[in-house]
Amino acid sequence: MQRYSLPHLIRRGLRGQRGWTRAWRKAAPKPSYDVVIVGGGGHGLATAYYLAKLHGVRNVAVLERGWLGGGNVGRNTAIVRSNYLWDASAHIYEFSLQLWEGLSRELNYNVMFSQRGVLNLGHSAHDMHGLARRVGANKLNGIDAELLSTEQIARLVPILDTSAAARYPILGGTLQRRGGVARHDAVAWGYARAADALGVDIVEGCEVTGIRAAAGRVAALETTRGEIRAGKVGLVVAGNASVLAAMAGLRLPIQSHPLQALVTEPLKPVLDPVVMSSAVHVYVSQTDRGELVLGAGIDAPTSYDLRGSFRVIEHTLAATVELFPIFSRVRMLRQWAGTVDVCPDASPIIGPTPMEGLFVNCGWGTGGFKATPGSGWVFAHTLAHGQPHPLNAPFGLDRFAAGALIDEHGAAAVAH
Ligand code: FAD
Ligand code: PYC
Repeated sequence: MQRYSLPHLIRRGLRGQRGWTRAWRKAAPKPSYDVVIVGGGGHGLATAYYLAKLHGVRNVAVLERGWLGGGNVGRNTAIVRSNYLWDASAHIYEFSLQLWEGLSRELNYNVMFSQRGVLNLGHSAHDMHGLARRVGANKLNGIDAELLSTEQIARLVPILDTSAAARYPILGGTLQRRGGVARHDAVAWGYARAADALGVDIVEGCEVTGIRAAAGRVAALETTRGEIRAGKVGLVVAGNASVLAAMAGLRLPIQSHPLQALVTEPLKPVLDPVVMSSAVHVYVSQTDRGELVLGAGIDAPTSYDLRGSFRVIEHTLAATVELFPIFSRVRMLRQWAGTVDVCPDASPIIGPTPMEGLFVNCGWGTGGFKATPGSGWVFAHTLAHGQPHPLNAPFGLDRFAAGALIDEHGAAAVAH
């Protein structure tokens, strides 16, 4: 990887942006690869990077139908935390959080991981019971978690309406101090650059339109840039997982929904931690540029629409003002949606499929950004060995037949 000295960078900066090398090559697809990853989002790129780096599998392509980072990795609200309830989830998300803590150094790329804390609010005795249970479970798994009183929350975030007069009064909450936010695009770009440097072909503008099998195992992909043969294929296409799986004759237990986010005009710094309330259905963080990033629950109808409904926008803004009356006159700048792939238990599917050589990594729903490094790590292991890593073994497709569901609706923190 190229490294530049400071004087060199200053000289280049003053000269303008001539002579910069591309962060990753514009690769054309080869006729055949050992492994093809479908989907150039965060999870697909991280998988390719760890395949090449940790397993020496370098004859790898990442096929992306649009532009790199144009999917959910570039559309999400960038919240990173590991405070999930069940052991299997706690282990994989905590592993991922530990990777986040060293990711900028690992990739030699600043992913701007900012551990400003994630605060989850409780508004009823039922909420508080669930939050206390989760704090206990997190501590047993070595995850930092604190149960806060209303007074502690008022000191931490003075602009929250912590009065008893609020429609849904804040009765307490949980804080994960090691949680926070990262720069989502930088995560895609950093993994892409590092994977490319290890020889991975990143092929943009290449849509997979069919999956061909021979003698029961995956043989090739039909794409808009011709047929590509593959020893193994990993489908990592988030909201489009069921569409791709159907090409192999598989029906996944996944529903795709729009999930919206909104951004305001920039303000002076007023909000330090990320604040989430799954009862009032909103979460808010402030970016380094000062904008507030807001989000809500999913749009209930299944759809691939990238706008979402106005009803959810209205609800999100009403909930924001209810929690933070000080924001009532802030102007909104923009809004968008991404397509999220939701499993019945709000947990992902990472593992083999009934078609030999075909693997899926999907179902991260509203919460996969935080899992990007860990998901890539374990999926690379799964592809390289043909067997799940211990961390993703509980997340196989077989759990839906065995009834071994991992219900994380509470920890998902976004209503589905
Ligand atoms: P993507 O970036 O969507 O990658 C999948 C790629 O597959 C896409 O680029 C797509 O173009 C490509 N593709 C699809 N079909 C094909 C095809 N046929 N051929 C080739 N390529 C194809 N998670 C969190 O942890 N924290 C959050 O704060 C958070 N907030 C969110 C807010 C919003 C508004 C949304 C929409 C999601 C949020 N998420 C969050 C969820 C998170 O974004 C996703 O779970 C995660 O990004 C999905 O993995 P990915 O990055 O690989 O997906
Ligand atoms: O998983 O923390 C999360 C999250 C926040 C917003 C969307 N997903």
